[in-house]
Amino acid sequence: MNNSTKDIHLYTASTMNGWKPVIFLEEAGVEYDLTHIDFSKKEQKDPEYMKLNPNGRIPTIVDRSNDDFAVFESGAILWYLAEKYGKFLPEDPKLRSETLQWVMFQMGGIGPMMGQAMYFQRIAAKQGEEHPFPIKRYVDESRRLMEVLNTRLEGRTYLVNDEFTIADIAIYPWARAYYWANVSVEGLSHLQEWFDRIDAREATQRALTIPKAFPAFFGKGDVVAQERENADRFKSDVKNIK
Ligand SMILES: N[C@@H](CCC(=O)N[C@@H](CS)C(=O)NCC(=O)O)C(=O)O
Repeated sequence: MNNSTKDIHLYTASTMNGWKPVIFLEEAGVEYDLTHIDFSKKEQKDPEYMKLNPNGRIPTIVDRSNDDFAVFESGAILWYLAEKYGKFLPEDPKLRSETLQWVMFQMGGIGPMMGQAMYFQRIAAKQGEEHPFPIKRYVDESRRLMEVLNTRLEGRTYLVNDEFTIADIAIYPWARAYYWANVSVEGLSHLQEWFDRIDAREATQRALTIPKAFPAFFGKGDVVAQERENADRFKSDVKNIK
């Protein structure tokens, strides 16, 4: 399934995790080949694809210049790309560790919590599965994580060393989609200023349209239609438990 000609072949879709490597590659000005994985066709579970990503999810990269080395898990992909291209990762060991800490904070905290807040409200509830208790748990925990970010960003332009790093790349698509998770960022002025700063980065904003834009995640465009489209991608989840 790898017919690429550039070093990096990216398999992804328009989701918060899916956009992370796109943001890196667009910000770094690296050319890459792209395959859009279609969830409605369950392409992420295709046995050929799962040879690259045993988790059957997106994103995945294959580095043709490194014996077709495959990398899955979006945090590990960002780390791989940062090391390969020498970008968005400080040289200093302490700053590298700080960057990794914030990437892990996203991978272990923001992603799972906001992901479930989104899933229960935007997918399960739309398929007739209404569960207020887990929704409250995930929304409250996500708000707490937004407060942690806000505290970190006080007096800083970016999360680590006032430079744009893979920590910002990992966290931005998730935190910026607070609307989709119904998580309030009210009163979190440092976080909002950081949003403004990254909202103004042309390459990052271009990345959020690749493979396609999904403005509803950010409270824009036809939210109702996109919510339906998003829920339909996971129609079989609900059928499976009935
Ligand atoms: N920890 C993984 C999570 C990957 C993940 O959950 N990807 C979602 C999209 S954001 C996916 O592929 N969903 C399709 C599915 O659940 O089958 C990573 O960060 O790469």
